[in-house]
Amino acid sequence: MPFLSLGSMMAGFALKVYIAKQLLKYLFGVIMVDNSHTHGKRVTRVTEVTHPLDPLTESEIAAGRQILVKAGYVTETVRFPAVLPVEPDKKATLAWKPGKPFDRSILFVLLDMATGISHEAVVSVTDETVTSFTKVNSDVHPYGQPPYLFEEYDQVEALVKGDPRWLHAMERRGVTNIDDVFCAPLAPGYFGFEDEIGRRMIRSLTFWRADKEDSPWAHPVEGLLVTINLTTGEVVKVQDEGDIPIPQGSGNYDVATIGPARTSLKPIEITQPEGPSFSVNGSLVEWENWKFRVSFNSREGLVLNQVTFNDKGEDRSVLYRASVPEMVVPYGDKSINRFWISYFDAGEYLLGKNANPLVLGCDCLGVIHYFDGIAADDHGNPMVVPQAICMHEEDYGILWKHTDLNFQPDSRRSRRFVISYFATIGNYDYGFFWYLYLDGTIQVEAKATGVVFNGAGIPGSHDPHGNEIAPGLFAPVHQHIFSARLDVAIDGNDNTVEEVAVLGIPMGPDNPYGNAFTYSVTPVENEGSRMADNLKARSWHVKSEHRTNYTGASTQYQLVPQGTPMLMAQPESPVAARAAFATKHVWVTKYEPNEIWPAGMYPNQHAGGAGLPTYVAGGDSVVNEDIVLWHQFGPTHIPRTEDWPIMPVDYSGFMFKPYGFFDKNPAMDVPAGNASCSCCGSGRCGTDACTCTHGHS
Ligand SMILES: [Cu+2]
Repeated sequence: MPFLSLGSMMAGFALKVYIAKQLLKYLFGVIMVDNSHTHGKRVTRVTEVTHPLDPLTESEIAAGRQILVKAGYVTETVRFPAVLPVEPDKKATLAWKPGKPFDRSILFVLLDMATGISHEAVVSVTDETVTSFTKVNSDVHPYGQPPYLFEEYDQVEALVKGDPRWLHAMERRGVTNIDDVFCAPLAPGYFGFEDEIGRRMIRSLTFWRADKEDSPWAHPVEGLLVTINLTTGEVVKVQDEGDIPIPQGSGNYDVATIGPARTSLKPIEITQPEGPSFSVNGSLVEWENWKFRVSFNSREGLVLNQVTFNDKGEDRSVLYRASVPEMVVPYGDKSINRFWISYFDAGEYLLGKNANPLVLGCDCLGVIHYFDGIAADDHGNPMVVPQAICMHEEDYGILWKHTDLNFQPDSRRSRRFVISYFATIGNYDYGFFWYLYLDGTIQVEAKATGVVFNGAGIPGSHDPHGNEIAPGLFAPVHQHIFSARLDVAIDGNDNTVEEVAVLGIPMGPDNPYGNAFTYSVTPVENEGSRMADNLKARSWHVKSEHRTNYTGASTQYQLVPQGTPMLMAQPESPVAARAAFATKHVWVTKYEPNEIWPAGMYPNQHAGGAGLPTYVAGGDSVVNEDIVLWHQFGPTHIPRTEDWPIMPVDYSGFMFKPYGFFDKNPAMDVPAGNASCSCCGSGRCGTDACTCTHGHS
């Protein structure tokens, strides 16, 4: 989504904290303090690296930066738009044994703000050397710029407000409180404009505010677009074609605006009197039969490594690495303010660097364990996002149930393990939730919330590319398309993907009564992409090439898509080239260590074609190979009045379910009554002890 900048890192952080506090005050009247845990350490910050897949630590980032300083690469004007772990060699990692040495390397992207030239430096923290130092070809077709710095957001505000053409545009609209006006810094896209290509550009849309605490998103200044060259500090274009009044309705959500909170909701308390059922040891997490390692980086945020499920004493692999490394938010409006909008929130803004510190009782309920997220600031110094990742258990209704012929009911409660984080990119907030279930299912869910991005229009008018969600506020149609990268490892790396779909059979000798139908199983033989088809229940099965279950069938996991629309932009459009990953529900690639980014390493102002289209270009065989499955999903959003002033969470995602992976339902051994009764917080399901003692029934 759009994002906007929040000012400098400190200012951005302060604004987020401010918003969080306002919300808390509104919801609870007080700021809650997370002091309720008694079950051991409740926050993990990985400080000691004991496994090749551990996240980067603060000291590693600091040491890596220091190596670059010593080597003379860090001059006064150098900044660090990205600092990322170098993924360890997969074969070596799989063969690694505790206690054996391993290399830890970091990729630093260095941007010289004076020249606009960027370099990639790979630093081995282990060997204390700069392994490579390479220029980024941002000035050569197909271009591509590193992500924005927080510092550049401030630069935008200062440049816009210092431009006489913009000041004139404000004056023409009768705006006098220039200090309070918000200048949103926005990735410009790529359109081949002569004065933009190969340069580090940014655009700015203007939002009026009554004062600094007023929500800017309610007051878009329509028809005014500023384009800036960040390297030269030049405002290259001010386009002013609007005479639409700035909407004056409030978008605030404090008590003064919304009114007092309702008092009808009684507390719901999640208690786990015997503690949680999971354990955490460094980055290693175990819950029921699941085992995995938590990681985090500036760009992708949360990463899950080496996800296994213990089946009769054996840890069987399901995923080697899993994350949501990119997303795109393309807008469907042709106006000057918005035709260029297609935000790549990971590649242009960095999801991990913008992760939220999470708050008990608000973001997560129950017995929580947090991981601090370690990112890097604009200067390449370690930056801690406290409590960035939240882990907890959730009751999830019925797991299985049957009432037999003697009317004897038997049912079990479902429970899921939640690993999540939230990132705020300007106006929108995204939650990334991974759910592990007792029955071996993995679910991925993106939660889109926050404030819808608006333009202004004449109240009551019709806009074919938007909807009026508050008087004079027109929210353009847009999409949020997320890309999940699943480095699958179903019982090992020798996997094949099969496309499975239901199939009708014409009446005739093969279908004499017309009722028969079947299903097709088609192997995906070469790297490429596929579309969902919900009318055929199309799904993709990843199967082991060496292991079978007790019926003799290959052990498999099934990707079940939601099959919502892919990129609506025309195939010939600039955004379709840049966000090619978002044109297909599924891509299958042969594993290559550096292929992690669906839209390429530098989607910012990239002319297109990078990432998945390049990864599949060789058309390598993906039969019986180490393969990666990439899945795109997400809402196509025609905003409504109910999305204002803050949008209720919109859920999207997919399931990754065992399919013949187990010999039978692996959750038959879940005991009855393993959850407390909810009526009184004591006693057990199915026993008389579960009787309410305080007047409820
Ligand atoms: Cu939306």
